[in-house]
Amino acid sequence: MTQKLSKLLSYWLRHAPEAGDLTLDDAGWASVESVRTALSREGVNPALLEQVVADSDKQRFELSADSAYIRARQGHSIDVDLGWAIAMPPETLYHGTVDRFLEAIFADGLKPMARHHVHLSPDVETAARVGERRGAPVLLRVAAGKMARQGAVFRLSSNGVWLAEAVPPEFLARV
Ligand code: HQG
Repeated sequence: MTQKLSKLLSYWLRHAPEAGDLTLDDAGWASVESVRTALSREGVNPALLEQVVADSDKQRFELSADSAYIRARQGHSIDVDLGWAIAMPPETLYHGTVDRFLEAIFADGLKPMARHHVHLSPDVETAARVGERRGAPVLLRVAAGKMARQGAVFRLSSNGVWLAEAVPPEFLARV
């Protein structure tokens, strides 16, 4: 149940706030009250909201300090500025994908596709879980330190996902 609800919340908070009749501010926050109303409208018990936030395996959602606002920590397709700090990445980051994308990835590099950023993981286990969503995972090593030293900007979200604008192919290798 909470997994289904997590999908619905992700959809509203990352891609289509209007579908839940929600308004997001520039940093992606919606009022918890409006989300509760939207859940009720869908026939979902609004009390499940806190549970979904707490249960989310990847800490996908964030509540404001006063618990009055909620947002997705990343993964948006709509225009928001999440304000994650620029940070120096570790020397190596990982990206989990699947075989059928490899040719395009090694030709064009990693691109954000429908999202604002390329999402990178600090360890192979996390990257494998990301890749597994689409089939047998294939892991790529990203020379993040080298990229950063050449001027690429990396941001770190509060749930440990590294965000980059793109990763050119010369910084990629199969694990
Ligand atoms: C691939 C989930 C062809 C890329 C996860 C990926 C993550 C290319 C797919 C987060 C390409 C995009 C993000 C290129 C990249 N040509 N394919 N040039 N560049 N790709 O879902 O990284 O559950 O947008 O390899 O756990 O899979 O939503 O990105 O397979 O943290 O919270 O294009 O989403 O988190 O897919 O996943 P996505 P992702 P949540």
